[in-house]
Amino acid sequence: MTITITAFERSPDRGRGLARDMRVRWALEEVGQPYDVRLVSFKAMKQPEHLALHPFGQIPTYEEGDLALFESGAIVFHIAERHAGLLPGDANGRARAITWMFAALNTVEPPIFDRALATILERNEPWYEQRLHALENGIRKRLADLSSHLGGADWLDGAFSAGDLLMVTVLRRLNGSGILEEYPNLPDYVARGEARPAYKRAFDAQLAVFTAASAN
Ligand SMILES: N[C@@H](CCC(=O)N[C@@H](CS)C(=O)NCC(=O)O)C(=O)O
Repeated sequence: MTITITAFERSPDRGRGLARDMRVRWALEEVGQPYDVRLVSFKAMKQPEHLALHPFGQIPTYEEGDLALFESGAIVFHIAERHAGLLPGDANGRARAITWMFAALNTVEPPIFDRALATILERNEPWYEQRLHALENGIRKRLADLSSHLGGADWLDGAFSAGDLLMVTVLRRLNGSGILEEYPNLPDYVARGEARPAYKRAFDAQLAVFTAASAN
């Protein structure tokens, strides 16, 4: 059955692989599933046709036969459940990998995303520097604990899993901030994720969309 996902017609991140369809593309590449992409504009995302797929008018979405999903974490989880390669075979290892998926999205992503939003929307506010400082300290708390847990290991819990896939995409949003580099095992961890052939294919596919849109 054909899998179709949605992605930005013109990504605000200018092809840096930060839009959340990247996670879904990467998961599909890891498990070797081909997929189609339907590009949507900001305007189209808020129209009834897209809202029927995504109640909050966002990307990514996922369609496969009569199944329609939204939320990148749920989509990656679905892919990981249906295909081998992203979750361990043993029940406890699987439960721990799923725990890391939630940790990436519920515990680590929120402060990182809040910082990213603040740098865009609040830059001109008189209290911006103070807020940025507070947000970055919140991020540091999470990264310090994540870094301690990871230690010298390659991945968060044994073999690479959907938990690592999500965590790497979350941490990449700190690129250029200098914060990640304060915990040397974390940039190495992100680099390991980015070095995976499946990651590269997903990144190149997403970048190609931005490059084509810029040429028009
Ligand atoms: N929690 C959602 C967040 C989805 C989300 O924020 N998507 C962004 C792109 S990365 C979007 O569509 N932004 C446009 C908008 O919200 O209007 C997920 O993980 O899928």
